[in-house]
Amino acid sequence: MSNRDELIIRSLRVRMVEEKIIDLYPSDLIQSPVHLSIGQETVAVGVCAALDDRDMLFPNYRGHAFYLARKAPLKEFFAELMGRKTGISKGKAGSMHLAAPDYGVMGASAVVASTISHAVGAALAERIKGKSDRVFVAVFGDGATEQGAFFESLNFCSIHGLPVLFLCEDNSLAVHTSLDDRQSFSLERLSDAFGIVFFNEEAGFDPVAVFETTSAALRHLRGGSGPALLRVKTMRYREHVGPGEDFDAGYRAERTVTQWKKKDPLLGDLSRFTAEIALIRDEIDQAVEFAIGSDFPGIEELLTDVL
Ligand SMILES: Cc1ncc(C[n+]2csc(CCOP(=O)(O)OP(=O)(O)O)c2C)c(N)n1
Ligand SMILES: [Mg+2]
Repeated sequence: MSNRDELIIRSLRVRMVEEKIIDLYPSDLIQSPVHLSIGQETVAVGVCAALDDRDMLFPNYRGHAFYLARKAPLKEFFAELMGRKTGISKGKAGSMHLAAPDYGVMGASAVVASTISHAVGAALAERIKGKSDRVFVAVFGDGATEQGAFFESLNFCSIHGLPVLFLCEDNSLAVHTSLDDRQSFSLERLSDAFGIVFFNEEAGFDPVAVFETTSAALRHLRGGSGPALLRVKTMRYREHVGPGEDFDAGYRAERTVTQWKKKDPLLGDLSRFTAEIALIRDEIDQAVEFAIGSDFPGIEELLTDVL
């Protein structure tokens, strides 16, 4: 299988998992709020394919795609979303706070921009402990770039030359407000002002393009030349939070999404993947069955792992 097909299949797996979440949501089996990555899967898959296993990733609440792209386990994923004790965090994290440190997924957060400084702190800790060529990826949306923590993190990383990849998933929306109505600055010029090398990928629908641009950014980072900022243009298809579509809310034109969908490889001809799709479907069904068959944590779990 070509590299392109491999990345398309991985992205499709993420989409199929989230489509299963949409199916399940009305049943209330998943009580955690869900911020779906549908439309954005190719960003996570392209970036993670370029990373090494030892690299650390700090996602945000829209983090299913990164968890899955890092190959963290699917059974424990569904169990986590259903609040079961077999979940990856024993059912205490839910969708917005996914963590799988064994897979380099260091813990997501619902607080916008908060995991950016976690990535910086981890990079600094690694520096203090001794040299390594591990890279730390801070994942955030375009809205997070308006937060003070983002500016402070850029400054700190630039001063100390830390190997942090600032990854902006730019879907041009913060809840219902578009980028043009929110920002007076360009990320590229901001990056330049902090002395940070800027990489841009407009074709966020193409996992190979994302992979290649990320690989270029990683060559810079591993070369010891300090942090980099990578902005990937992407498109959120669904509502900000929840399983539905919300074009009737009036904050964006449906045709913007329709135009993007024409370029989406996951909506193209997938007939060559029939066997792979069947395997993914089985894998998802088994994971959901596992989660539904698992117990909820007991009261004795209430205060464990929280201090
Ligand atoms: C500190 C903070 N402020 C506000 C919110 C409410 N909030 C949740 S998501 C969000 C929009 C973030 O947009 P963006 O960073 O572009 O990410 P996206 O949801 O588009 O992936 C806001 C304002 C929050 N969770 N945390
Ligand atoms: Mg956004």
